[in-house]
Amino acid sequence: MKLDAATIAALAQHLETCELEARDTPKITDEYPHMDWDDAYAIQNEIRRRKLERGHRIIGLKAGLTSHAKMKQMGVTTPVFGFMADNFAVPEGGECRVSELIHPKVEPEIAFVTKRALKGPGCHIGAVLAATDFVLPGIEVIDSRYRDFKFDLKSVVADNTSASRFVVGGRAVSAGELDLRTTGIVLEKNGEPVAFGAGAAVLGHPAAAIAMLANHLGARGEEIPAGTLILSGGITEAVAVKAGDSVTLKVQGMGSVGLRFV
Ligand code: 0L1
Ligand code: MG
Repeated sequence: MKLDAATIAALAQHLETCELEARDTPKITDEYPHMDWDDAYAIQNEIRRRKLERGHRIIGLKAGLTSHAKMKQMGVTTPVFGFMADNFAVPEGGECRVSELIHPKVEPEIAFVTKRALKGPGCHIGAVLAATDFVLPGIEVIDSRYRDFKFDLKSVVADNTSASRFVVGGRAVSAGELDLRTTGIVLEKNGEPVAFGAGAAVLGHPAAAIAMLANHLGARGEEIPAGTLILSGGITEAVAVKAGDSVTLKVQGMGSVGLRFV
């Protein structure tokens, strides 16, 4: 690690304050260009610790930048991992208040819920499918705290991978019931289709993103516990939203889920 504990704590406080006050900031690597991956995840962990200390619960995990469309959109080449706190959850069909956010975008995703713990190294798609209780449609609302979504990977990891809000719903199905590679999705904004794709856009199979997360945590001596909700990453590019927009995700064989921006 290149940063000391005081700097990590100060950067976590800065980024979380930006999140809570809906304020943007230049990317933190402008000031700390030598920070490394361990520093980036340490800052994210400190944000998580701050939320737990205030009484929040961590209710899910996420993989991000798992599709070529997303990687190309953001000019990066590697997936990243983050967490979701209880106040990120929007009820199915519910409202998401834009005044609490900076510049929200939505991503169509497939969410997994585990029934057994998953631990790397060596976790693979087969192990993920065997440990999955069910999958269901999910929309992630990302809201990078960085000005104009301009960041590098270490900055975005520190910023909890732009995690902000999410909704899951529709029909929960057993992971073995569908071929998730060929499962088609349509994202609609205000009734108009705005993005299309299939599960294979996420690393060839959305379960590969969950395996990568398990291997990432395994390298740190951690695991994905049973009963964890995990967003596997945007299947298409993220779509910008504003107050008044209504967004619906339709997933083949899994029904639909939606939310409204107010
Ligand atoms: O969930 C995601 O794919 C987003 C990861 C962070 C990058 C971004 O803000 O687009
Ligand atoms: Mg996402």
